[in-house]
Amino acid sequence: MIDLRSDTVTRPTAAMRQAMFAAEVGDDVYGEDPTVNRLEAVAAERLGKEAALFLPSGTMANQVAIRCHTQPGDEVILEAGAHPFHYEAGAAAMISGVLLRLLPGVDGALDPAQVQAAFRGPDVHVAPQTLVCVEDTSNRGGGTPWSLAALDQVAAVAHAAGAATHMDGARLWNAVVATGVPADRRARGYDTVAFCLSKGLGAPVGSLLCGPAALIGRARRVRKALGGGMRQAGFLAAAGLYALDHHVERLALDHARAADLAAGLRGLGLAPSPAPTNMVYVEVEDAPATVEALRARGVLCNAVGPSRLRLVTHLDIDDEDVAAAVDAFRQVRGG
Ligand code: TLP
Repeated sequence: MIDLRSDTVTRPTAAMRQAMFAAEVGDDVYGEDPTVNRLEAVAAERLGKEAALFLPSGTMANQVAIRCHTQPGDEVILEAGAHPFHYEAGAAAMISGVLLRLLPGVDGALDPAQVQAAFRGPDVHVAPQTLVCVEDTSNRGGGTPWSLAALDQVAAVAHAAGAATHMDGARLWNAVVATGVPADRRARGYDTVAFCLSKGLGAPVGSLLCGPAALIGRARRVRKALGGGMRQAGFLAAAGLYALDHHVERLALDHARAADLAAGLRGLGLAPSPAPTNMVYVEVEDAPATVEALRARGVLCNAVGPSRLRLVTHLDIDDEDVAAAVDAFRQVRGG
């Protein structure tokens, strides 16, 4: 099967498994896992933040951040396609008791003036607007990296209004490779940044939440409360350290393959999204039926709407897989 459903489906490479096997471990709830401690230090350093916390998932990293930045009854401002609204099972309401205020974006990015206009000032009628979240790259925005100017300006507008800022950088490394702008620079205006090891970087599990030491200390307690305190997690952290050392630059290959896939689909008369990183979205007449027809031809992808498909390239997809996927589309379209 050629699995283009997500970059979450990768399995650890042989070299990554070796690194996991050799990991030195301890009980991380006691803070005694040397490999987790090293991963947290490396993550904080690369993001230009004081501290970092290793968590089981991107969802937990976002939710711990929201919990640490807000009080129940607060309002969180995000773009309308944001992951915490679409795909985190209502957790922001369940765990933090916050309102999510969705603003329409372009390719997943918000206009700073629009964020400015969303702040309604101190008024007894208004929920305290204490957090603005951005997603870089934007998943439902086509895998598009934000412009640096928009990242900086949205952060500045939020801070001027007294709100904190959080970046969901699940695919931050894709944005870094696609734009050439370093991670710590993209993240500069953001109080906290979450990034995933288990997507394009190809690790089996894990995300890092990076930010000020005092907040990360509180985040450690929230992680424990949510059942995310792991014990000999160094086996997983070792995969993450390996991924940060060996799997960042190669994301350019995934991006080139997504562009090839989009070009192939264009050649069949379809109108795919531009694929600036590792995602291709394409409109078809009947998305669920197309998913089934492609599956029958050995290609997996996700329907993300009645007529919209998402295809994602990653570590386990090579050039032949891309060519075979285009061919499967050709067959399904009766070409
Ligand atoms: N996204 C998954 C699904 O949940 C949709 C995927 O296949 O793309 N932020 C962003 C922007 C994400 O895309 C994801 C995962 C997460 C956070 C959550 O990460 P996990 O899956 O580790 O909880």
